[in-house]
Amino acid sequence: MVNRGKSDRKWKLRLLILLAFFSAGCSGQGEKPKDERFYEDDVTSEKEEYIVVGFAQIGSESDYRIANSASFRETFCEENGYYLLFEDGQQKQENQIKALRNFILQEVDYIVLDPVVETGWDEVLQEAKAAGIPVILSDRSVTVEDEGLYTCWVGSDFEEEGRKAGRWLEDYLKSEGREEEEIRLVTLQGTLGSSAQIGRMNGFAEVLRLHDRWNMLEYASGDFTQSKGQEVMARFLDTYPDIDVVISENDNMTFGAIEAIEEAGKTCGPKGEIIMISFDAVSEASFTAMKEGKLHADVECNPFLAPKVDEIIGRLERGETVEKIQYVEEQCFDAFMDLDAIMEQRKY
Ligand code: GYE
Repeated sequence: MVNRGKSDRKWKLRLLILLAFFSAGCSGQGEKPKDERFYEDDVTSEKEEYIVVGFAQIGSESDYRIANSASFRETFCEENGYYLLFEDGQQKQENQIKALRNFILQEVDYIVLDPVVETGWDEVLQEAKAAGIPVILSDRSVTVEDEGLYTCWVGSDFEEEGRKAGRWLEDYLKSEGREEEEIRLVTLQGTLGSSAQIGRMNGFAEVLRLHDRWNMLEYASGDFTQSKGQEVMARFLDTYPDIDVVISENDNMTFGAIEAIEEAGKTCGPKGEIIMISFDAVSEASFTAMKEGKLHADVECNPFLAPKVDEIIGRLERGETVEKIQYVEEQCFDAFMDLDAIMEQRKY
C-alpha cells in the first residue's frame, strides 16, 4: 500500500476543491465543500488534513439504501476528519465504474464500493490497485479472479439471512400443524446477480431442499423496488391462484406485493391467507406491516455499515492489518413478538 502522508493529502484536497469549484453546478450528486472552503486563506489549516473517501453507492432503491447512505454521510463527515465524495450509481454498474475511475483520477485516499452486482469488476479494481488506492467493499461483494484486488469486505451474511427465513417457515408450519401439507411458494428476487439476491436465494434453497412438499412455483426479480415488486406479484397472482408463501428478498418489494395482493382481493400475513416473509426490517413501515398482521416475519439486514468502515480505515491508517471478511450482527423478527418493546430498544 502506498504511504499517504499528510502533505500529500493537502495537495489532493486542494485539487479536489478546485475540481469541485470548476464542476459546480454540473455534478449534482457529489458532496460539495462548504463555500468558505473556497476562500480559505490559511492553506495549512486543519481542514486540509482530511482523509478523502470516494463512496460508490448503488442507488436509492429502498429503505435499506436510504439508511445506508445516511450512515455514510453521518460518519464520513468533516468533524470525523473525512472529506466524502458520494456518488449514486442509480443501480447501474457502468455508473459505478465511472465513479471509481473518477475517484482514481482525483487520487482519493480510499475507495468504498457497494457493488450493484458481483461480477465485472476486475479491470477497474486493477486500476485502483495500480494507483495504490485501497478499496473497501461495503454491503454487497464482488467475485474477482484475484481477492487481492480489494482490501476487505464488510456486510451481512446473506446466505445466513436466507437460511433464517427458511428455518422460520419450517418452525411456523410445524406450529400450525401443516408439516404434511403441500406448500406452494413464489420468490420475489432482488437485483439479479447481486450478493443480497444470490445469498438469500441460496440460503433459503438449502432449507427448501429438505422439504419435498415445498414447491417453489417461480423465482422472478422485482429489482428491490416497490413498484416492480407490486408488478411481479400481480403477475404471480394471475398465474398461480393458490400461492401459500411469498418469499420477498426485501421490504420495499414486500410493500408492493402487499398492495398487489390486496388489489387482487386477497390477504396476507397472520391475519390473512398468504404467508409473507421478507428481508431488511429497517424501516418503521416493516414493523407496522407486522403489527397490522400483513407480514409474518422479517429477517433483519443491518444498513449501518459506515462505523465499521471508519474503524477499518482507522486501522489501515495506523498500518494495522484488517480481517478480510467482517459480518455485522442481525436477527429475525416476526409478528408474534413484542414489536413495540423491540422498536423502543432499537437504535434504528
Ligand atoms: O436488502 C435491499 C437493498 O444490498 C442488502 O439492497 C442490500 C439490499 C437490501 O436495496 O433493500
